[in-house]
Amino acid sequence: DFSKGINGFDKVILRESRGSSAEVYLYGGHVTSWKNDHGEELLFLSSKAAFKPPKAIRGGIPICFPQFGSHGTLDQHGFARNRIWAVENDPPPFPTNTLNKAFVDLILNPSEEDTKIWPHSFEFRLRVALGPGGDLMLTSRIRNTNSDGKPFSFTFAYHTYFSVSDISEVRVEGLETLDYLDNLQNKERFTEQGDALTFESEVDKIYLSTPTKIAIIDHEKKRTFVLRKDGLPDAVVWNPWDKKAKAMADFGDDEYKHMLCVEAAAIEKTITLKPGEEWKGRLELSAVPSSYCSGQ
Ligand code: TA6
Repeated sequence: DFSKGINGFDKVILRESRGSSAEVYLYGGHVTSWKNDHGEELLFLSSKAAFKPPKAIRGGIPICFPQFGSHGTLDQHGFARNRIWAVENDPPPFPTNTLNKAFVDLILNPSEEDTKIWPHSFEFRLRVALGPGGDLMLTSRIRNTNSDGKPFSFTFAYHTYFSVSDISEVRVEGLETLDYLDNLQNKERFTEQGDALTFESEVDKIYLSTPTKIAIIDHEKKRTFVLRKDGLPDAVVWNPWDKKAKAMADFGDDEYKHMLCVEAAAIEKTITLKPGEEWKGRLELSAVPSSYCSGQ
């Protein structure tokens, strides 16, 4: 359904037959909520998130495009998360043909402003869908629609904030022994140790050539998030911890204890599209009882 969210921002609510739900704001094409069929919130959204352009919403699943990170002329993580997206085939004021579906198709086309800072034309289609078991699926299709024959290159991430009961009781499986660039050490390259990741201080690492499946285990809740990805070879793991948390106006001082970002991304190798070519990047999230998943 369509409704007015925080600060009157338009949002789409997706419902699935067994009761799971998701919410996506047209601002940023930004998923801000994903609930299981018990109504439990699975994504972290800061209580201090500012729903005010040009600030991106703090939490949920920010879309980082056409750039991950902060280098060159673009804002940190690009501009897709700071723009108002449109509902495909549903120009406002939202008619009803998207109601009661478990998916919505959003579309972002560059504005004049955007083309000034990133001189390319593209079509970015984002499908947000709830699967029958309550899985959350995001599919991005980005097409180069340049009429001047020019290719363009970009980097990308689904900057997912998972809600966890206690960061010191969380393990991540699937990234052990991989190489990573450490954002806290001038992006120098290191190799991860041999067992599951645990967390006791700030972490900001870009893992390279990662598997299609990563598990985030919340010990206290006996819940495992399974992150599956396609077209996204890298994975960023981020927790600001206490000092950085205090320095962020749109993030509560203690909130670092209840979140972990594990971000399906394409960073190390930029993606290049010739005019007419399309790139597809898929993310599928599920939340299962840990007894089922640990070690698999
Ligand atoms: O994904 C990790 C990261 O690049 C961190 O370096 C930190 O900056 C985080 O993203 C949040 O960035 P944001 O621009 O959303 O505040």
